[in-house]
Amino acid sequence: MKQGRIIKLVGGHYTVQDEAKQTYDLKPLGVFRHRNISPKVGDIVDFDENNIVEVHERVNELYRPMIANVDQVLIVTSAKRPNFSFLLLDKFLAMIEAFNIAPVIIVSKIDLMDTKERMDLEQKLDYYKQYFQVIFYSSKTLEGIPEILVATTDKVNVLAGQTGAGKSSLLNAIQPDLDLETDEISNALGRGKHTTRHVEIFEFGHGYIADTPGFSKLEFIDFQADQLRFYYPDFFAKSSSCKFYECTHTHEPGCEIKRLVSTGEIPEFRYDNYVSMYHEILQIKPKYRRDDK
Ligand SMILES: Nc1nc2c(ncn2[C@@H]2O[C@H](COP(=O)(O)OP(=O)(O)OP(=O)(O)O)[C@@H](O)[C@H]2O)c(=O)[nH]1
Ligand SMILES: [Mg+2]
Ligand SMILES: [Zn+2]
Repeated sequence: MKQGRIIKLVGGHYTVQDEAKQTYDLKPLGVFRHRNISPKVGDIVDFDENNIVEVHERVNELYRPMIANVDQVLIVTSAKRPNFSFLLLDKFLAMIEAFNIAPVIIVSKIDLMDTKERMDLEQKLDYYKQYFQVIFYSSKTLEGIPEILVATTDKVNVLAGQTGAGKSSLLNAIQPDLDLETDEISNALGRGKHTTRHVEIFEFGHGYIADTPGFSKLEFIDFQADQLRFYYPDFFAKSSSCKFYECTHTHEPGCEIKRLVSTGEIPEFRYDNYVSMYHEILQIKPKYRRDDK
């Protein structure tokens, strides 16, 4: 029996790669259907000549795209076109924390900002640097590429972010020998994802990287509003001083987080985004959650 990682899934056909980088086209054993398991891209599997026979336990799994055992999500958020949004960034950060995956913030298209705009943005992002890695990047000037290469080495990485943020361009900039056009990648993995069912992680240094189509905000949130406090690592680190053990930092008296907002130690905009996300999650009807599982 051999062992490898699933790197590609197209219409029920799996491509598995072993340690020696050899690839195999395989089908899963029928038994998986009875056990209600479907092998996913990223899975470590045992296989014989024709079939995937066992799926190893997963560390985590994303639903859109369907990828298992992700080490890191690169949140690509553009400085301009579309304009930088802290609300979107904070949402992505919380969602990724909820999946128990490490996020890296990539501010793309930094070439489009003038010095003043960039200084303002960098100042605001200084707070985030205490908790997350932040990389300024441009596919035009190639600023940030060395840092991205170091950050992604030996890991399974997934690119996430708004449509047009520059995810596919980033993939091309760091791995030109993939020799794929931006549009080709978008078309293969993007628009028709529900019909084509194509998921792939590309070999990249000693690790892997996956592109994703830009997805719409809170679509795959799968937790309750009162859990949001666990997914803001900065709030969580300071919440032991809140008067109430289960403080949601919204309406409770004696809230340490609100106190830190009033003293300026926590940026007000980040707190406002928390509250707005909290109320947004309360609105989501449970039956719409994780409908594709
Ligand atoms: N000025 C500038 N433009 C960029 C940069 N990176 C990407 N772009 C442009 O931004 C547009 C969108 O880039 P894509 O890489 O296709 O964006 P995407 O995030 O993959 O978008 P979706 O696949 O729709 O989610 C393209 O026209 C790129 O040429 C950059 O660093 N600087
Ligand atoms: Mg794309
Ligand atoms: Zn609190």
